[in-house]
Amino acid sequence: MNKPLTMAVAPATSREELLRQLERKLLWLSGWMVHHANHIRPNRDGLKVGGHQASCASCISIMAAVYFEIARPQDRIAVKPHAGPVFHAINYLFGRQEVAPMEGLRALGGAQSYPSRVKDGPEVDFSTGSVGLGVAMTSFSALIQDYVRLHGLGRTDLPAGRHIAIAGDAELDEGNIYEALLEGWKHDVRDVWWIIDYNRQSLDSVVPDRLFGRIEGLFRDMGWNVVTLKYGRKLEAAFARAGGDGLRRWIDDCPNSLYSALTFQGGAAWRQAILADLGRSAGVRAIVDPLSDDELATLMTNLGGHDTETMIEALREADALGDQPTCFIAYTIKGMGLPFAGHKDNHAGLMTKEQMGLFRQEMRIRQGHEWDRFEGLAAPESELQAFLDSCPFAAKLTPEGRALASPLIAVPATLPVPKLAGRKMSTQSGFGDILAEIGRGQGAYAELAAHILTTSPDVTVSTNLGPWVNRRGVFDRHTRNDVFRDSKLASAQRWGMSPKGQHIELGIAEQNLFLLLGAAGLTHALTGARLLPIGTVYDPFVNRGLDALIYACYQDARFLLVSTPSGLSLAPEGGQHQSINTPLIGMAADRLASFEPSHVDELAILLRHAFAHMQAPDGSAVWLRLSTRQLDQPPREVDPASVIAGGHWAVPPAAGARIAIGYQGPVAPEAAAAFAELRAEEPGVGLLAITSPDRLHAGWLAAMRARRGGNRPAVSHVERLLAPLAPGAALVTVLDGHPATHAWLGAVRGQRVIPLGPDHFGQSGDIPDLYREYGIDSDTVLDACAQALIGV
Ligand SMILES: Cc1ncc(C[n+]2csc(CCOP(=O)(O)OP(=O)(O)O)c2C)c(N)n1
Ligand SMILES: [Mg+2]
Repeated sequence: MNKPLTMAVAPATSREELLRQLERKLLWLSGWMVHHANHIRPNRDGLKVGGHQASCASCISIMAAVYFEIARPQDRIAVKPHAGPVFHAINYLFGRQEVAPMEGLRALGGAQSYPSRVKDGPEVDFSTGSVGLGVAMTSFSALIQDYVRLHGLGRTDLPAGRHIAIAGDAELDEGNIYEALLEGWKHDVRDVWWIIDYNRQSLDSVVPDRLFGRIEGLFRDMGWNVVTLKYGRKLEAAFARAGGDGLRRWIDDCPNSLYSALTFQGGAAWRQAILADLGRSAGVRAIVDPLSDDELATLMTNLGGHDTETMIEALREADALGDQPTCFIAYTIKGMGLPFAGHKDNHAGLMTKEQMGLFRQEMRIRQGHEWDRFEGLAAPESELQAFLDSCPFAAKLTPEGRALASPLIAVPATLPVPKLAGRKMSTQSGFGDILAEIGRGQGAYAELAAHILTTSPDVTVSTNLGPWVNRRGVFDRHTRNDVFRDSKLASAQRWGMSPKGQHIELGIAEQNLFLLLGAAGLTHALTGARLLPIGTVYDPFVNRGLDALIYACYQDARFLLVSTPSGLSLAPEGGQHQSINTPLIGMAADRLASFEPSHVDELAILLRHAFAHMQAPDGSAVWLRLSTRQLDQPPREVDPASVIAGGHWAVPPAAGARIAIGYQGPVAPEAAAAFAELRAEEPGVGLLAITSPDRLHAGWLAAMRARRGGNRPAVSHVERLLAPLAPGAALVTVLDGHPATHAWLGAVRGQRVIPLGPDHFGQSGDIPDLYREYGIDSDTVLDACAQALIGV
């Protein structure tokens, strides 16, 4: 039977129109989220909550094109920090975010101001915040994806993903971007897209006009495809009309700052400016005159990055070209669609209550329905929902979601320790020997060896990774022979490169090291393969990559940092090479357990611990600060638990001892010599080996917190260690690092500390001279003991 003709079927809304409506929704929700945090939620401290409505508005169409059309579940995406609310709104529309966290934007437990893997949950692929780092991270995560797949690890049953950064244009001012570009080129990185929200504004100002010509060339030089999306379809259509050429030239030549100002002023200002220059062109008049002020403003702000169809088309085209890294320069207007669009001061600008009221009307949002998913949209809910369900990105990557599960790597009970008895050895060479031995990949070490990935910024050989690399090879997507070896030229390093290699050799830029460690330290969640990444670097140059190191830890990446040589062990190199502050960084950096062993038996315990701790749910990244100073290796048994907890008595004190000497790292012999002399007069003196001020301090804080919380018996390792000493006993401590590292020990039990360690920039020299110069030689230790005992 035919359907009765009278039953009218509403024509389905076009996909383009649905997309446009959902974009409106993103604009509303992101604006409202920030407004709610600032104006609706009670403010208890008088501080501005903040948020970036203009930064969000700028990239709505870019994000809509990516998330609603182009991205596939396997893609990994870094969203520019200030577009956090747009990201949350997208997830909300996909049913992956709740209202409560959005209502709590920037409040404790609410959605984070900038997307955070740890705090916002598994929908976030990469945390962002410190500009530039999230962008560069995608290049390293793409490299690591290749590494994992070429080694046949992880979820090879899932398709490989693209690594996409949605970047602010000011992010390209950060030097780390260019370091990453160079490194990416060397490694022939594929499957990376950087989509730049080119609103030509940063925080303070409008950026210079000619800059992007330069930047475009730079990308091309690095082998990237560059796609510039300057104008949208409306403007392109106008340009195609008679006289349109002149209009195009006029906009092309319009300085960024003038364009921004006219955008802010609106249609009448546009008309005046255009006609002042082009009023005599009949073609231009034919384009401009019939338009109302609003229509003219809409036309003149129809940039590529605000035209979703243009965006989608460009992304599709690049997709079809394959895996070449591609940079999209999408022209946008900061604050597009909001009252402060284009204003140079809009970065942290917030809509006033009045402006929000008008915006609400424009968006057709009823009071009390601000968070309703489809409120104010013209299309029927069923169509909007069907659209969202049809987005490729709406599919689940795996039943468990975006964060993949990955099996643990078995860590043998002990590591293969070189013969120590009667030998002099440094912790650095001990590290190299143990790793090389694991690198044989035999027996119990086979699985461990297969999952270790090493990397170093041009200090592989000088940090003793050479023997490991000789055994496991250098990673490269293409097999490349070792020319020296093939030509039978003698060299201790055999560096054939292949897709099976397990060492990634980096150029010298330390931020790249930490970004790579960050990416490799997330593989368990991003690829389903657990890697045990180890990066070596000279200790002083940890500072050079510090922001990227903190960034990696902030994402809870799991890796082992080995920094060596350290302190005055770099004595002949002189001044700036002598790291002083790194032990303090180790104490203060969150999600990074830091250690400095003196002897190789301690190192072996800590290295084993690192492999386990990097995999533990409540674990973290690990840092070992090592030295090239060779020390006699004592024949002894040490308690692994104490070494891991941060310290053990090399010689226990007598009960009620008046004094003890504590040491950390390669100054053990100086402490031991002073100890031997002091013992003649103070038989009860103890000698404390401090393997981790960081763990001791963290344990102490945790125990105090627990006791405050009612757990009265809670006691920390350092409290137990120091308990045998008399209440007013003195501790003379020494390390090759800033003395503040130990100064706090006196607070644990009300004892007195005389902390020794360099606190000035170094000189060059040999160890006897420099230890004396900086007061960490045995004479100074003894003097400090005398001072402690006589109470000066
Ligand atoms: C390393 C770093 N320096 C400074 C800041 C403070 N800051 C946040 S956003 C911003 C400007 C960002 O401009 P852009 O990347 O162009 O973003 P958009 O215009 O899209 O907001 C600055 C300076 C930061 N987050 N990170
Ligand atoms: Mg900008």
